[in-house]
Amino acid sequence: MAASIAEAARKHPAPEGIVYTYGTAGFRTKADVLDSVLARVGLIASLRSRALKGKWIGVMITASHNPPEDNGVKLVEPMGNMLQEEWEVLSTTMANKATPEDVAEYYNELAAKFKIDLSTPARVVVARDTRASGSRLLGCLVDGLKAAGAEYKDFGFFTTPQLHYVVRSLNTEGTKDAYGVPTEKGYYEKFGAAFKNALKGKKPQGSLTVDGANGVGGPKLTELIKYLPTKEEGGLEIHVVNDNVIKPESLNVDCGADYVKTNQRAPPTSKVGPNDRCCSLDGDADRVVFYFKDSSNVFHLLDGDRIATLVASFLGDLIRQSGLADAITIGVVQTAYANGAATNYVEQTLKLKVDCTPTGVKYLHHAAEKLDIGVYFEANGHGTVIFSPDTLDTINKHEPRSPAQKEALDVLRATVELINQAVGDALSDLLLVEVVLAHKSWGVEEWLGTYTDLPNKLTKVIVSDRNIFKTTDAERKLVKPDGVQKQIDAEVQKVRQGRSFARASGTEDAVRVYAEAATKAEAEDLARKVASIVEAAGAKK
Ligand code: G16
Repeated sequence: MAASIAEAARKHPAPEGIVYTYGTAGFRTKADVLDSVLARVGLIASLRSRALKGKWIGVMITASHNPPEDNGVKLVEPMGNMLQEEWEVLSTTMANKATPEDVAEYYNELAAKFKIDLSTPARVVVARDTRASGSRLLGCLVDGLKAAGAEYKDFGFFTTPQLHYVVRSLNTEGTKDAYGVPTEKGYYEKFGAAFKNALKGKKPQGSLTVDGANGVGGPKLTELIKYLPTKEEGGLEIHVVNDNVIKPESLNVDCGADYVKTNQRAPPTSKVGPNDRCCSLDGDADRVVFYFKDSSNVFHLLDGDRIATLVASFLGDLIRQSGLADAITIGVVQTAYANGAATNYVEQTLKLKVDCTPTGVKYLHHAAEKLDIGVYFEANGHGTVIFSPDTLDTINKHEPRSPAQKEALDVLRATVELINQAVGDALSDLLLVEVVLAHKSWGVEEWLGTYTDLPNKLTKVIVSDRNIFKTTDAERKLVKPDGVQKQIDAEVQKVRQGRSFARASGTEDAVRVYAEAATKAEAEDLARKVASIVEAAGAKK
């Protein structure tokens, strides 16, 4: 075995001078320097599966919202969660081993450390997004898997959430927690049926135009539509745009959730009419943001904060109407990027508890797991809802005391099915939003009318080493470089309702700066000032 491990590492040598890190969403960088990482991820995935007695582990090849020339890889735990933190560190160490012999030695060291029986079967599910580099990188990954003697299933092109779904379904098949049929068709059937049941006869108003970011989400949504009720059957009319996966260089370019959220504007190709509902996915379809233009052609964004508030209020209503208010509580998890007005709305109007975590779905997911019902969304549109096992039990066993309670309980149970609890899923999330709007008989204007966002600006600063920027307090304050936070605080003081923070991105080589204030001009000015503070600090040696 040691010989085959070293051989796989030798076939894909690590380029000199690059330090790899398993970051916010796995390894992510320029695709042409990832071959060695993929082969080694194959080894790590095999070890992880063996450490868990042969449970299926997922490996997704994607760089999500990043530009087409980037790629990346992330590992998925058996229940569809993100990789355990301890194993992120081990993956980083493995990726940075210099020689093939070092790789083989570390492989054996890990096996010894975790008392892994190397004759236990290793099972790995792999999939990728539509990037041009994906097929080459898959080859490298497979070399690693074969060297470690793993059994693997290749699902080809998948959205990231589809991979999470299949991993969880494979590991729960035949148990009381069975999540679904572990195939692509099983995914469509589960969410298609749940959508129909959750609508319960309510009809979505108007149509929805979905921008697929020219990534894998477009064709997969087109497939999912075949499993949804048609407009004539009381379903939703969906138009898929920006679904050109034949031209991978167009991925995320002038379209997609990150473009819309960061630029606060619709993709230039957008041709919809006033008040028409639109949404944009990202490159691997785990994020979604909604938006529309009003009759004066003014753009309005309905981002992850809006989805969280909409869904939390809907679930709150269903819980009350089902007669479960005394048994189940709901909480909302956000990051520092959440608009101050959204946080206020959740606390003051919905009267729900808000937790704030660092960026990265794994942090939000962990916080949400501590709640009965945890609604977690990053402002960028990444999120879902999770229900604790006790809560699911309570919902399943509850006996309604009136027809009205039964009605609400039926919708609640179908909504639980509609939510991809393994991970934030743009396709499941967009159907969920449509269900809520249909039940409330709301269009985008009513949704927008729930509260008024504070004007805000998100910007990126390129510095020579982003790793010198260290934060605390869920990334809301910088502790390093010295003195920088004081300068930021001084600028924040000068504007009304000002708030700003800077943090190193975990997926791009940049420091992100967020600012909000009472007016657009003040928010933009604050962002500019904080960006120049960061730029100056980043330039110092
Ligand atoms: C990934 C993470 C998200 C995070 C985003 C940006 O998203 O999964 O949790 O918000 O990166 O992170 P950062 O600001 O650290 O670059 P995706 O959709 O790119 O996988």
